[in-house]
Amino acid sequence: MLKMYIGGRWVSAVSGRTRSITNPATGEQIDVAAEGGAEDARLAIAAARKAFDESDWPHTSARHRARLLFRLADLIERHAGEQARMETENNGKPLADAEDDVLTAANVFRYYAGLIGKPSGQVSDLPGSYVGRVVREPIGVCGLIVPWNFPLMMASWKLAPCLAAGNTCVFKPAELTPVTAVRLFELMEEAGFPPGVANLLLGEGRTAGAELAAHEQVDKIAFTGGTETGRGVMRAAAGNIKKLSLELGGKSANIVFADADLDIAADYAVSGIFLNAGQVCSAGSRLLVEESVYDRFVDMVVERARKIRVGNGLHPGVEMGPLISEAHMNKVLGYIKAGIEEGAVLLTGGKRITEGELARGFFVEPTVFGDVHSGMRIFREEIFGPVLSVTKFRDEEDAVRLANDSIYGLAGAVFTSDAGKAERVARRVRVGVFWINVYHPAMVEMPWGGYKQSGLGRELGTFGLDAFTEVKQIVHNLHPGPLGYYHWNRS
Ligand code: TXE
Repeated sequence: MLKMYIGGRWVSAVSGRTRSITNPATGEQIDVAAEGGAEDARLAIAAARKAFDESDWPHTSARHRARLLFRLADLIERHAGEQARMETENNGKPLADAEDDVLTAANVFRYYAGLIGKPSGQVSDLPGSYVGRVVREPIGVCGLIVPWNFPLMMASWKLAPCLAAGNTCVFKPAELTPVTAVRLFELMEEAGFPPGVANLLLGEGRTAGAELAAHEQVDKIAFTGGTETGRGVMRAAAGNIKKLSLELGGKSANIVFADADLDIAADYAVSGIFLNAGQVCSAGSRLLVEESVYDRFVDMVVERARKIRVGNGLHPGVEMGPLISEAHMNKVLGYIKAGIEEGAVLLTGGKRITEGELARGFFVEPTVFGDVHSGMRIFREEIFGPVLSVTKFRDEEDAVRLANDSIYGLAGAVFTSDAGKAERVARRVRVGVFWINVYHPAMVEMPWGGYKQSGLGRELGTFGLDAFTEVKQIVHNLHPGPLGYYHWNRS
């Protein structure tokens, strides 16, 4: 059974409740997990609070914390094959993608292990005899809540900077995908993180997660998930003015101009949406194509979409896996229905796959809609599945206008051979992540996060570490003398 890790001990839920964990490619149970609730959340928070307030963890040297993080990165790599397999069985993604995720996770721990020892802070020469210093300190107890689309990778994005900075935490994976998180915590125990510093809470968002978001003893919430859930987390966090990092939904535009290398652009357009079966916050779900090449380019994309090998991620050669659950699959199929009803042209796909062994899993065909207009739901709402909306544009101005016609602002891309046009468009699209002639690279060195309703704050890079620190100014009077303010010591 998959247990929680609280205060350095592996425990079941106080209620004794459990949850069946399934493989979305087969519908079969792969494990059983402890189903924590609000009471378990409170125990985990208390353990993290004690470790922050009473142990020397927040005051350990950066070098010491770095050593633990480097050790953890080595352990993750040593067990990479096993963890990748677990991730595929629990999440459904192709094994090669899971292997990439695991190596990325190791790399993220290494990056923050290195970064925490680098110079930081400022010194200011102030007027008179004052010297000012700005230092960074840990925030305290952090609640880290992640979704099911990149379970291990998202864990690394949050745990690495959080622990590097000297915080303690309660980490909650999505209830559907706890398997690699449990393994990661076993490796953290082996690496030597002290009890209480990092706690693993399993269970549902609306019970365990909501308690984390609301609890007065939690100082910060770092959350990745849907925008609606993020809004709720923000409200719950208002009680004690928690620090917040939110990485939410997206409806990213991928703009293809007629002067682009269309073969290359078509490959990226396809991976932009169908990677991880479209369950990616930065998915290029709105493809905007210049009208002079629209028909030709759409044919190229459709031809590629039809060739994608869909199947169980454990089988060699599979390029797209299932959706995470039956409920999520039904939501995606609902959007496909809405697209047809609203008059978009279904060019390929559109159905659940019900042939052979795939019938047992939650597979949806790679789906492409043409002639999509900006009023349609499939243009406006995050589908989070393998569904691409293609829209025609006239010129640069029109492309930028359409790209910005969204409540979201996470990512975007442009494909063109005109460097000036690429730069102009990159600067005018209102998103936190923008790619030129490429789609999807997410690198630890670069900040990740969204404008508008795609979130708050940034993860990764130096920004990701800043988000887990408080800033303190310390002013030192080098020559203390009479204050000279009150009548008794005015001369
Ligand atoms: O996500 P939730 P769901 C989007 C995507 C998807 C939709 C719903 O459009 O269709 O969100 O997916 C925890 N307090 N994204 O329902 O609810 C939950 O347990 C505290 C985009 O699966 O956002 C899980 O650990 N926590 C996204 C995490 O939040 C709560 C990735 C995410 O779940 C909570 C996933 C609460 N009240 C979905 N309710 C992205 N940005 O990549 C839930 N949780």
